[in-house]
Amino acid sequence: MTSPAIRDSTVLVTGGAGFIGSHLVGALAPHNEVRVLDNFSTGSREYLPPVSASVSGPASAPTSTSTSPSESASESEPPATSTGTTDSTDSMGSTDSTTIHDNVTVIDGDIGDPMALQRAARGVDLIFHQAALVSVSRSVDAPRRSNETNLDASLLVLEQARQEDARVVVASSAAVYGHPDELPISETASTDPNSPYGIQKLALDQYTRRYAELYDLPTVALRYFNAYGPRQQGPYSGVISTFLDQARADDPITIDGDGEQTRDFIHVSDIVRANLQAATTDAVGTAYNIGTGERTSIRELAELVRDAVGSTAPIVHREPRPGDIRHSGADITKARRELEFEAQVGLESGIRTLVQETDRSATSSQRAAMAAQHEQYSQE
Ligand code: UD2
Repeated sequence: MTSPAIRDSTVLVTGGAGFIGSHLVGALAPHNEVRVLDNFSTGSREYLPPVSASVSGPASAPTSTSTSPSESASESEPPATSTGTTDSTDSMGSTDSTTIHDNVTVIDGDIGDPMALQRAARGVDLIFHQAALVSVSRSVDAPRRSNETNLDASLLVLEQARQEDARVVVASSAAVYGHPDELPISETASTDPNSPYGIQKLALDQYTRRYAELYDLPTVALRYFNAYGPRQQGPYSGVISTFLDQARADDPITIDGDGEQTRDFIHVSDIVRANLQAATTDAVGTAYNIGTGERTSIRELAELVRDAVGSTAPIVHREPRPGDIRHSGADITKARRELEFEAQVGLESGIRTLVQETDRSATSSQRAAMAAQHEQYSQE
């Protein structure tokens, strides 16, 4: 399946400097005017497309319009180095955004800041809402704080889309299902989230669908299963990135519980494709599972990662994680039929390329991999 081309559009990506958002920006930038609204709590300017020769200049300090509380240091990336030039006036008449690429304007701000959001969304045709506080455990520790971003501020994004009459594609999550009562999980399965994060995503997912009906806005919610790929890092980054770091360091690979629990791992490039499909489909006002339809046990995963790295790290078992979901796997029938989306990257090859692409110690190799990826996206 080839993704439909989105061209000559003005597009806002919230969380556009983060793991999934930045890959989406890379896919959109060659043919569209892209706005990135990100508070850089976990994202990085290094993830954004490189400056082309005509606009590149000396590095400048990022400017901030964020007024909301910043994330805890433990969840933050190291301070980002801006590779762009600060505009004195940009296309939005603002003085505090930064052009990083000919077609990409970064607004350093929070989705919960109505002024920043308004400025970022002015005149857009399409919004990909990727910004979120993704840590399930943090949502358990601080439900109100995570609700502020994942629901309250997300509702501002939907309202802004309504204001601009823009299509909106929202990042929902398999977390809406909680402990599933069927496998594979179809979109009609019962939704009974077992964390504040899941509750917030479910409410957002419902709002997203209802906005189509109530306000005649083309909206789509994408329920991501377990995402992985380059640029997924940090303390809440997911089991594949954790196992990869452990295997590389020849540290013990830590399985929670017996390792027989299963997940549906989907590569970020497939998630990008799903978003692009959602941006053009006529089948709006609904939610789609975005997974591969394949389940892999955590034990199997540990071995796959260890083999791909060529590591001799031991595999050890810890106490099971409280509340851990035993099995999760997407029924992909609806996405295949209505969204015309099917994942293309198998887990084994996804992990193999991830190992090749990510040399986290060297920024230059990160950049080279990114450049190759942008090249690949722009050819699609
Ligand atoms: C994922 C998403 C979460 C939500 C949820 C929906 C990530 C990071 N989290 O949670 O946002 O959408 O799915 O159901 O994608 N594990 C180990 N050892 C480790 C780390 C993890 O064994 O060092 C296990 C863990 O106990 C779990 C599995 O790996 O059984 C996956 O854990 P995860 O944190 O990557 O993702 P999950 O499924 O809890």
